[in-house]
Amino acid sequence: MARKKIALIGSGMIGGTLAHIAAREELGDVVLFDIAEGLPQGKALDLAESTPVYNASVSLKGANDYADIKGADVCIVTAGVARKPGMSRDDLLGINLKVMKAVGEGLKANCPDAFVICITNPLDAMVWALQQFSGFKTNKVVGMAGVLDSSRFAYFLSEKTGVSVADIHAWTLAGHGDDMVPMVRHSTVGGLPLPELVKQGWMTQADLDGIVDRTRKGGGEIVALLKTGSAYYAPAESAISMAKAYLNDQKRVLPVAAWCQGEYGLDGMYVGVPAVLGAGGAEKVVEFDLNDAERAMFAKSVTSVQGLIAACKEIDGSLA
Ligand code: A3D
Repeated sequence: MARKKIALIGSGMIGGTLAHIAAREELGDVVLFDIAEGLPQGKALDLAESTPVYNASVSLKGANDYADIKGADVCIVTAGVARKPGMSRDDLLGINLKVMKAVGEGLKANCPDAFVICITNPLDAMVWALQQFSGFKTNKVVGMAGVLDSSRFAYFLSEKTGVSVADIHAWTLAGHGDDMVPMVRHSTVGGLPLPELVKQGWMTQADLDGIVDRTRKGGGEIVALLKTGSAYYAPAESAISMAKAYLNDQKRVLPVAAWCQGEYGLDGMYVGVPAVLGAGGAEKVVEFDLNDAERAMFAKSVTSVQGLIAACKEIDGSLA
């Protein structure tokens, strides 16, 4: 069987980290694409020169021409601009929408059967735009945000309780903004739902509220520390877990920006929900039962995403 081909559209901080992990894990041959000349070639060569050290039998190539991603099985899109301190994800909309148009056309012309994972912010609107511009089936285009946000949530819970991250299942739903919805009732530490942990004295309600708030603002915390850009290690690991679920038909249930048509009462839009990821892409949306408070938070976040989609349509008239 021929090796899989992984195309990374955008070779900046996340793109380079994705290439590193994909090579180390031998997910397939990697093409790093970027509009910046030399950047993808330099990163690809540096990484290729590391493969003899850990015996990875994969090739890495840098490219400025979409023809080089021809036939890719998986495309992970990070092309565009990242946040700087003081910026919200939504401030990136205008510039990154134009990037999604170019990327969508490049994917359509070169790898129409690929599974596409979008990471570019503002995530829920950009994954929608990318699907529109590429014309790919909605199950083959997803957004990465929930795996990262849930991983941050799980890490903070592990730090507080001292329990291994391996025994924590944390979930965040809805849009990838500060109004995301960490699912307190559905997240568990050692099988115990979080409200039960509070009852048993593992943490106070104030501790739990603080963790929820820190999770919501987790991206901004990293931006404020780095000062030059946004998070890249955890985002890259998160997208790789999604790529592996597709490539190995793992049928993992992961929180991703998936197309909802009917699920969660939505009428055709991308938003963060748990979905089964396998060889069919996003194969099925998993519906959590939401109580009134959770439904209200979910609806608020959905309204923000709808506002961003309306803004995209205003900027680019070709988006119906
Ligand atoms: P950065 O290191 O700036 O890399 C972006 C790369 O995109 C640069 O190398 C650019 O040259 C390249 N680029 C710009 N325009 C194009 C184009 N038209 N075609 C191809 N390449 C282009 O950013 P990064 O890697 O840190 O972040 C990438 C994106 O991910 C940003 O939009 C971030 O906001 C976003 N991000 C999302 C999350 C989520 O959880 C959703 C987390 C962290 C970052």
